[in-house]
Amino acid sequence: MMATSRRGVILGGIGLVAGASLAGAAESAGAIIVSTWDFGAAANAAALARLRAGGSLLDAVEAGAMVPEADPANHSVGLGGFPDRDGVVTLDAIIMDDAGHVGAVAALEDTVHAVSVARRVMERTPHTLLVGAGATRFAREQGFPSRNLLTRESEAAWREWLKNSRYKPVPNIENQKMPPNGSALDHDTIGILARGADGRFAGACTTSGMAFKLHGRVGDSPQSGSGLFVEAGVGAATATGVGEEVTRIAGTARVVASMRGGMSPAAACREAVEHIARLRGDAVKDVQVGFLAIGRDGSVGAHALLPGFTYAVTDAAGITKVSSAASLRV
Ligand code: SD4
Repeated sequence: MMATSRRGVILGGIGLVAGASLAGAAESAGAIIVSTWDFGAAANAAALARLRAGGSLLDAVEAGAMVPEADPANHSVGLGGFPDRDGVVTLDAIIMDDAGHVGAVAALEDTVHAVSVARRVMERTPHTLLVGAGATRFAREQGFPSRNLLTRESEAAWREWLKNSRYKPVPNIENQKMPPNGSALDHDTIGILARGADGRFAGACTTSGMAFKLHGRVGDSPQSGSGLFVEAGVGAATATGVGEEVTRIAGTARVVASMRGGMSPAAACREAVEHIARLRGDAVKDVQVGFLAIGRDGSVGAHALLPGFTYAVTDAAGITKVSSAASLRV
């Protein structure tokens, strides 16, 4: 059964960024930026501002992803992210354009802007993914300051969790301000996609992953074709939710492949969700996975396993709309 209700909240025109040049504004005409969850709205605004200031699509998605990374009140991304079960905050991030450039980090520690480290991997190394101690050392070498990401609030939530040490993903936790007391939080991520007026694409995805995960666990977010995939002339897709279910099917590669075959973004996202449900049956009964995609023509679609997945769409005029994705289950 499908729930197709849309929340359709217009957050209002973000308007022209003060000081943005007319040239910058013209470059962003026709651009569209989308991102996961309610907090995507603020990220989209930062991304559009960067485009209007003359930045590239990569600059835009990086600027957008940096917003929740720096927000200690967002317990899913960057600073203030919930730690793993050892009390260590570890971050996964990826950035990608449609010309084959991609960089990612996984299990990065002590660094607020994982997406920017991912970009350095892309631009300054011959590699696509650095992990763990190697990623953290690379961040230091690149001049990213060392910062303890565990805030007092996140540490308190972890200590509360330790009392039961029960891991049970809570669907749609991304849109909650604070965790239900003592419950195990699972995931929070921002995936952000941009389509330029010229029809080119870029995307980024950054997360602290599942809260209270095993140390060393890597989710879908930093893996090309799982948390993010971008292809010239076809479109871009990102994923959120329980990463294992996305990685299992190379979820965003699948969504983009479906769009390459002619499906709309909405149909492609739905097909991937249906595939997970078919494949996993009862194992994903209470599990949330959501896909969000932009097509070649700028059309946007999303689909989730469970209700509650929201996404933000910002057009070139700066109008942002937050919608609820359709879901397989009601
Ligand atoms: C993960 N997919 O690490 C990420 C978490 C997430 O919304 O998307 N949260 O599994």
